[in-house]
Amino acid sequence: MAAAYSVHDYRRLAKRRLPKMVFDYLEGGAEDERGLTRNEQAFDDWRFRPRRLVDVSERNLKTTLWGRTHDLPVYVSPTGLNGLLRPDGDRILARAAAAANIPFALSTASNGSIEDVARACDGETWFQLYVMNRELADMLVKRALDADYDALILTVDVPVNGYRERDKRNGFQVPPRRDLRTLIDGALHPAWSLDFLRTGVPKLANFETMEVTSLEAQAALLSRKMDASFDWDALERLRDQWPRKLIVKGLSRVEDVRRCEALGVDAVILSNHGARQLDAIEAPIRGLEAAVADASVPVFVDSGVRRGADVIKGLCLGAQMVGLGRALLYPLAARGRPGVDDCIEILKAEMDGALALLGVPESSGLGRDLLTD
Ligand code: FMN
Repeated sequence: MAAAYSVHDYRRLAKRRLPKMVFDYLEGGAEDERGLTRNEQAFDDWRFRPRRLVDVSERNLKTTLWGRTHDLPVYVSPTGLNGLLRPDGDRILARAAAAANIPFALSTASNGSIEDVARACDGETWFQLYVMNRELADMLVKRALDADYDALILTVDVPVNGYRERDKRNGFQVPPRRDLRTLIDGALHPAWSLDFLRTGVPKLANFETMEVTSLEAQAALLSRKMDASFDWDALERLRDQWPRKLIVKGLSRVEDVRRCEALGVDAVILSNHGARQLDAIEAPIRGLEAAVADASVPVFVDSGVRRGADVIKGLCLGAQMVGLGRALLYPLAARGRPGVDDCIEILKAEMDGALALLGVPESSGLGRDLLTD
């Protein structure tokens, strides 16, 4: 078994194991995919200026959010179709997150249902909401409430689907097309194909049991046909509907962060959806400092995190937590649960090493002075 020492190693292993069509779904961005490179580059553009001669023999990466302490300042970002990367992908990620004592976010487009995933893990769980239509959204919100999710994430950067050319070229769909190209792609990746044959096509589990509009909803979700009329008034209604923590994901602008705060939103996520929506979009890490200044709620950031040092840079710029998307999907696809556990350990070791090398024993002591651009 090939050794993996980094997220990048897991990416290579995932690429080897997954059919091209599935890897492209995981990896792909919108249009020319410049945003993908820009997201990673934006982390790279910040460089450290360490403090020296500090006692760093004991280090602490824990963070407390809403009265609960998490072992690391990261959470698992919501991602759809995890079951296509690895059978039972959602539960694997949720359990790995619980074991690492970090929050896990379940996507609306999950292959494990809201209820199953909640039952499967005893960690902090967040449910991510896509609004295809209001009636359906009400039902999902009620189910997440009944299943005791700690927070609801409303994703606001998908009024329409991003133009992902890889998926279009590949004719990507679920269930996959039964054509020669798909068959050859599957035959060239036998380990994945055997899993797929054994467990069958992963279902959009949240819609399996819904009688109303179930088929329509599944079709809408797969083609990401959202309710593009969802606006600030709708957010206000959602705030009234959801009594627990409400997080808004996909913001880029300081004014939008402030408006969320004014509406009683509990946290915001600066994100460009891993460059899967708009290609020519600013990397969220670049807007972080301005968003955090005077913020009255925790600000999280994602998009392009591939190293523990990226997480540390996010914290230096004021993020309370940093979201891991592809960084954990690669090990999920490559090795399942052992891969995810290992990759979390790798990222933890990288974060811990960065604290030591920066001369900062407590992650709460990270600050803007440690970075230069
Ligand atoms: N964000 C959502 O809010 N809901 C989703 O269902 C969702 N599905 C995703 C599926 C894939 C394969 C990927 C890569 C991302 C998805 N995202 C989704 C965006 C992630 O939550 C996160 O914002 C993004 O992955 C961060 O970028 P990075 O993976 O480059 O770090």
